[in-house]
Amino acid sequence: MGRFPENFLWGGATAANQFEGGVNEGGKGLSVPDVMTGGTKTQPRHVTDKILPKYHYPSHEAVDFYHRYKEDIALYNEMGFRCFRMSINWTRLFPNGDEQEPNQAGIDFYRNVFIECQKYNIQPLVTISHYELPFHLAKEYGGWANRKIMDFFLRYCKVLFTEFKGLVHYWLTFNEINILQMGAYGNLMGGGILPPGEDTKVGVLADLDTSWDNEQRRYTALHYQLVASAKAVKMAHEIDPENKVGCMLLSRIAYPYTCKPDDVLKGQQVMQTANYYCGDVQVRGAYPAFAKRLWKEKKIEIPFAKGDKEALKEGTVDFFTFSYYSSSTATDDPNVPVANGNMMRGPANPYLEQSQWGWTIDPKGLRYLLNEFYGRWQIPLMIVENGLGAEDKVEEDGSIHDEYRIAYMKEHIKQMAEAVEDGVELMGYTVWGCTDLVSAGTGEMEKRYGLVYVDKDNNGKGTLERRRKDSFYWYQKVIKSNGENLD
Ligand code: BGP
Repeated sequence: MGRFPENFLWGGATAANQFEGGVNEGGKGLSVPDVMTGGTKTQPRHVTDKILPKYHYPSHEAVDFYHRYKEDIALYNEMGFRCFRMSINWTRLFPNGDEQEPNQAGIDFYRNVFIECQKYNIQPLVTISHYELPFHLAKEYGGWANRKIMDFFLRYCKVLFTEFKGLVHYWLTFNEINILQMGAYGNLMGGGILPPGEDTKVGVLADLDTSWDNEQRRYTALHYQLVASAKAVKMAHEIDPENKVGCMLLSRIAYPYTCKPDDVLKGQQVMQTANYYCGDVQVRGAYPAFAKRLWKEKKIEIPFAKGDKEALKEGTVDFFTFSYYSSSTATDDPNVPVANGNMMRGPANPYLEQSQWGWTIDPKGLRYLLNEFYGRWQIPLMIVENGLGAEDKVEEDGSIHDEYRIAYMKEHIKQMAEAVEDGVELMGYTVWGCTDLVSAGTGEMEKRYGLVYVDKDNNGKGTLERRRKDSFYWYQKVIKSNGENLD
């Protein structure tokens, strides 16, 4: 046997609001990301309370998967994908989110996408909620901080599990559910909790505005999502026992900056809060022991309603998935320089290099995390996001030599193989943004993750034409050899 299991799910990952576009088509309603403007590495995004003509809203067209899904899926087939992670735009099915009946055009669109995947024997891995709460639910109900959203969400889930029965077997409930434990982006993307103003600056890299943040509200919203997720898992199994449902976390490493016991304890606390708080609820069906102290210190009351604890117990997941891009460190020393990372910042690690966006690059961290997670939960794991956001240059002959992306992926895949050798049960790997798409953090196009290039720039200009990068041909070989040939 080779390094990876025979049925290993190699593939790529996307999210509707960053990929699909078609904002005004097929009866779609507005989602929270549809009111988020474009930004860059240095220019923060804004969130507005309606569409303002002076701004560019990158999700509106994104890279037009809505019209080009056949071409995109054919390219995935050419690379040999066995799995395609995508998300459903809730507002295609329920434009406002609180309707009784779904919008047929939305169902038809996704059915066609799944039929296209089936044609090539590509398993769709479907995220039900990837930073895409209907804007109406955010504005009129206060987003996930309102318990009523749970019912709307479950109505939406029921449509998905019923309509796509037999076409989809792998589901993820919430993308990076633990983002709700973090400030501005947690509110917006995770919880659909909007700032009070008409035009508010947000950004992970600069000018992060957390003045409107309320931690109690975020933890309340997170509790509702955890309960909703558990109920969705149960429902998915009841509607089709073939369904496998996973959770999805933004993984966090916090290496102790020094071996000073204070740093070690701090690192442990960050790992507990960031990974195990949600992970334990979704895998083990109950909040972990340390949660009580966390709530006490943060002065947070979790609004348990009758039946919540039972629901959490009954809706544990079948597999655990996560995103992994970089690692950070933990220290009490305020003088340690800070590095950026996925939706967060943390003390930099002097042993690691950083990407153009200042995210540390740490392939061995992936092996470390896989061992941590498997050791704790002992259920199958899957890496559903990993990759390098970088600027790409198109040569005169149209080729794109992205050897930096190949190097990044190669080192991470090597560490996955080590983890499998360590005994970790790893189901698959989907590289993030397999086709260039809009960045979630900065709202720009030129932070590219794709193995397929899309001709579009930060101002929304371009032909949307797709081109194969060098990494496309490299990944094709990797998949063909089931991870044996990484050269
Ligand atoms: C994760 C999100 C993705 C994706 C990725 C990369 O947090 O789940 O949607 O965008 O991060 O981040 P960015 O787009 O900011 O580079």
